[in-house]
Amino acid sequence: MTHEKDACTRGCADSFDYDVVLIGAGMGGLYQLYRLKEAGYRVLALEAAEGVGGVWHWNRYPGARLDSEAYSYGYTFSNALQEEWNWSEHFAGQPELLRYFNYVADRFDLRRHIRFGNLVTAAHYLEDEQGWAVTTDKGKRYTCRYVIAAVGPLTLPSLPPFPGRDSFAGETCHTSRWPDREISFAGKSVAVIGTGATGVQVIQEVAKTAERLIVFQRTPNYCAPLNNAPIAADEQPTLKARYPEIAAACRSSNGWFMYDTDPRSIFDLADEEREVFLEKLYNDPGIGIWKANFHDIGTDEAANTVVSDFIRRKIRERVRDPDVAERLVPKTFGFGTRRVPLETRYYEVYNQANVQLVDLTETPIDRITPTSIVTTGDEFEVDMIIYATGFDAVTGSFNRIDIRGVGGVKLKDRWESGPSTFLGVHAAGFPNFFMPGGPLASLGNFTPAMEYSVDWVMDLLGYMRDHGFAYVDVAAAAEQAWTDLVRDRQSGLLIGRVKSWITGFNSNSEGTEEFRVLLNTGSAKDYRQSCDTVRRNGYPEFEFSKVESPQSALSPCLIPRH
Ligand code: NA7
Repeated sequence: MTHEKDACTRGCADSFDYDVVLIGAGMGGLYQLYRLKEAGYRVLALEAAEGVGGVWHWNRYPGARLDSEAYSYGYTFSNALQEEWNWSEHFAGQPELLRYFNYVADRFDLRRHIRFGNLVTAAHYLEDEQGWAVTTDKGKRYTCRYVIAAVGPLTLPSLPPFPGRDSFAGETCHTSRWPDREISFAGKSVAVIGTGATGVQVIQEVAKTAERLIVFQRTPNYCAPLNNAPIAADEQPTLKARYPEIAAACRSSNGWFMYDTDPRSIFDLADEEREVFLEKLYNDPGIGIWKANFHDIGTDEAANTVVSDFIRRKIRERVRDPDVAERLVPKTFGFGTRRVPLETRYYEVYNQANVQLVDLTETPIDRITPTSIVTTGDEFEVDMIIYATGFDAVTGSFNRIDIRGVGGVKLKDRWESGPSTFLGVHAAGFPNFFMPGGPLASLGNFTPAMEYSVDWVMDLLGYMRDHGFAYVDVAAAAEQAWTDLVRDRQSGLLIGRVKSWITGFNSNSEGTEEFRVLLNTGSAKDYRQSCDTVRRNGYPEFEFSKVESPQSALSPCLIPRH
């Protein structure tokens, strides 16, 4: 292991400990580390967890699984990796994903550049040196020319502040901080709070063995079948032959998935044709029901209602008790205006005698006692509480770090009324600080989106290296223009009018009473075009300079160190 100040021994006189401190060794961070290492930067990756994999390290709750096809989610940067790795299911489960990211870390010898168990607590810009000082909760402090924050959008768990929450004497787990050990539900009364994409997955699993499962639902979602299946060994060659085509499809789709929106209006089809189309999407594997549906369901209420009614009908057909079915049917927002959870016999769970649904809109949680959850209508004795209550999404993982730019300005303060960035990666006044896949970037199917964003950062660093620059900051006007564009885009969509983590809600944290724009809802293709134009034009939105002080006069040591 070569963690300790990986100082250059090959004649580089730069006084920084590292060229780059990278925050995070999740899906984006690992690829970023690979690219930096290949390009010869002295890089240290700081990771809060004790292992790689980001959400797949943390979200190890039973049932955690991909909703995008594994082969559209895996890295595309290495043909050898793609050739070596065989996905066992179309929608891989968390254990397989964690094995995959560990395999990548070992395959490309990345682990020795990562310091695990170090939560970054602060990153301060050093104006005189034109670099950064990064501190961790272990009291370590590192200086560097560049900071790259690959901290992930769904990192910081959100726990509801129910009165008495911490007095509960049984086991309590948040799905994204699930312990790394077997937890049995057999013979237990288990409560699950939350019915988002995570809650749906964990509920399906707990229902199989718990003596009693009580689901506490505040908002029902429009869930659709995942239709997962194993991938047989003899399917692998045909599938792998399609990898380039799948990667290309992701890069030009509207959410980095291998599906694209149907350009027709839903009203272009006769009623029966439309029914056949929706039925097929419902029975096909994956997220096509959301991502390959008609384009106008995202903008036109009447078009949206047709699909919403289709899914509502499916829920009513699948749940035997009409009262329970009605509680599971969303009525206050349209299909696809919140994340569509994909499920495997989720609705059938509510036909089981051991499962009870509590509608929190009728009887909200009042308090937690050492043995129970008390709503305004009843008291439920439970042995275990599972919080599937989501995240302080997108900005939470940045805001928990004390990030200060020029003049000591705090990024958190700058983002008080919502994040503002250029292309999701740069913030004015925070020179040499990059956020691949950050707020207002184009996300969706995460790994392909991150690969593109990391490549963007590497191209910019390459441009700087080629021109002898060691300082970059984005113009405030460019940041404002991008932020306005992304905000305008969202305001034209139905999704922008509905409360969910995408619009800055669900976080159970202070200051989330307003709609926010956190992500860029434009297509992957549009996003790539925006970035490509900036790059092709020679980065006119940025200010570059060569370093001024002798102390920092040398550009990063570019000799690969292995
Ligand atoms: P989500 O989608 O944010 O879901 C969180 C769930 O927890 C949702 O049902 C919330 O109800 C519920 N919640 C949150 N706070 C409370 C309180 N205080 N009381 C009752 N219920 C509460 O998070 P997930 O982890 O499911 O998914 C996040 C993303 O991860 C997902 O989109 C995937 O891309 C992966 P609400 O809807 O706010 O009424």
